[in-house]
Amino acid sequence: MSYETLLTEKRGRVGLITLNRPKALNALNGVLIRELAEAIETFESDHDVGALVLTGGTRAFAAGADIKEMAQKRYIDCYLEDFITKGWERTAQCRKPILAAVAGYALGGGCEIAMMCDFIIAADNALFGQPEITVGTLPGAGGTQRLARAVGKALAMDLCLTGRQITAEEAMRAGLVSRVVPVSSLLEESVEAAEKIAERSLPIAMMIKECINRSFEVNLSEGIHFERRLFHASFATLDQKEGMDAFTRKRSPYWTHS
Ligand code: DAK
Repeated sequence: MSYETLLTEKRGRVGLITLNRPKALNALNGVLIRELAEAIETFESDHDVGALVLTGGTRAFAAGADIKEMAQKRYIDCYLEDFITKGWERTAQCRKPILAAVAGYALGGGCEIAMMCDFIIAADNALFGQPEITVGTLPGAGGTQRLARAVGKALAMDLCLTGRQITAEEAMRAGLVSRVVPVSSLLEESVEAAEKIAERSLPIAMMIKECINRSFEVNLSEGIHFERRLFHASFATLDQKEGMDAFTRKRSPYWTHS
């Protein structure tokens, strides 16, 4: 597939999606969001892909939704067209593990798309923020919700109300990102992490992802119940039989993703 605003490639069992509007710091316009949804769809239906990596450039992961595209919209246009809604949640709906490899700016919608991924690996030059208040609006793709869940009320309020940016190190301390790596090795380390996931059992990885995501939607006892059901279900997979047999016989497992 060739895209106007993205580059895609497969590296082993990893599907790599690179946001590619460098002149606009990967500002997320309608075409990009539509193409991103298509690329995720393609990798999701590819049986040879076990995990996805979403990345940008070294200067910007994405500096937000395209301000120039939305500047002149009126309320009635936004409401009637359900403006920038379609496609925006596709990253969060990806059933396969997807991780964000973030270098440079991850602002506004850029930070929101990164937070829709399962985890974020940040380059040491990454900057995160929700600066919508500085352009007269507020986060619209989960910034007030996912950020508050990730870093807590105090920092979420601070970032959304002041519009300030935080560094990768601050993001790491706050729990927004799982690792910080040198910008020069961001892609390599992120693909390596994704490959580690992708080489194991896909249905089991999907179940783990589903369980953790469920914890954000339900109370603890419901979440534990859901986890228990999927834990039991894992015993219906061939991969569970293979994994435990391989352990017992002191050999490497051969996962069939079934
Ligand atoms: N939109 C459009 N163009 C952008 C852009 C953006 N968000 N960010 C940067 N650019 C463009 C600049 O206009 C410039 O283009 P030219 O002027 O060269 O044509 C080029 O990228 C380089 O940017 P700068 O010249 O500004 O570069 P600097 O290094 O000086 O500054 C910066 C970098 C990232 C600090 C600055 O560009 C900046 O402040 N950018 C805007 C950041 C921002 O405010 N982001 C939040 C946007 S609002 C929703 C979904 C999502 C959203 C809402 C609803 N729904 C599903 C309902 C999201 C909203 C937002 O993200």
